[in-house]
Amino acid sequence: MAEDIKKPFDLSNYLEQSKNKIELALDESLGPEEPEQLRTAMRYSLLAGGKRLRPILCLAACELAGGNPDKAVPTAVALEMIHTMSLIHDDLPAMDNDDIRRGRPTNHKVYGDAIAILAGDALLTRAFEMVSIRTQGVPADRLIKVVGELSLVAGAPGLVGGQVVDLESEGKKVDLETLEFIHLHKTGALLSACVICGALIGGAEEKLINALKTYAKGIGLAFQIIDDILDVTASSEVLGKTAGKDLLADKTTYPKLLGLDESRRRAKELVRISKEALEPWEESSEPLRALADYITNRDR
Ligand code: GRG
Repeated sequence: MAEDIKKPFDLSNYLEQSKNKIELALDESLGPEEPEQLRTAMRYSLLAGGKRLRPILCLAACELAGGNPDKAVPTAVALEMIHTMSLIHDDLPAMDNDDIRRGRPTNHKVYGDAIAILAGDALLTRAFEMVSIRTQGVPADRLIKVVGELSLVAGAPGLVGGQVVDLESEGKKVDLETLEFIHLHKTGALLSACVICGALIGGAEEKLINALKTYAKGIGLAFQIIDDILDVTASSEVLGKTAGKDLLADKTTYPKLLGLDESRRRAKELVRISKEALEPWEESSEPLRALADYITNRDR
């Protein structure tokens, strides 16, 4: 009798399938917004591509918790909306003042500052609508917890707080502790919300939620370390955004504080810790563990 040979987990197939599902849901999530200019500006940034890492993490965590990932799709869309909103606002002249994002001119370059701000605002509020009004078949107590997570991540305890400390740090010498604060809030908090929200929808028990918090903290920081490395090693064409920006703006980054080799070593170690936290869940955590590796091996 032929022995059952376990096939290795196919990440690229997993990414492609999840991405297709998400692209479709993103496309259906907008409209009929009025007036047309607002709808066009919202769609311009939300449907501009991107790795879709955040919604993929959300669906994978829902499945790990034993839930049906389809039920988490509106929440996954909500998380990508919050992410896109933060990119639109981050690119504004009053913030990072950038001209390219996801390989095309930034939202404000096309629609002007006022519409870009409002498109971001509308995406942020639509995110809450996706969870509270457009989700079907998920118990209300789970959805309330998800709404709570989104409120925390979008506000002062998350993205906004991280952005303010980042702005305050411009042109100043920043120590590792402050750098970590900025990244845990600007980047890590949303990545963490993705896995926590997915797991909540799937009905995760507390032990899994705690393990996912450890997992997310590691991948959040590792993601940002790699982002800092790519800023100096990759081209604008590959990244789809302006490369070398940190150096130009004299920003403190991991490579600047620790050097490239030590930064890479740290990212790898953080990913090891992340994956270790999910080991008790063996096969069912394979997608999340493979995604952790993808975060450090990515080239864009
Ligand atoms: C107005 C509520 C509110 C918040 C905005 C502007 C801001 C506060 C926060 C900035 C957050 C920010 C832009 C962090 C950077 C995160 C980051 C590393 C983005 C790049 O993510 P990728 O590589 O991009 O996943 P794609 O395009 O692939 O999705």
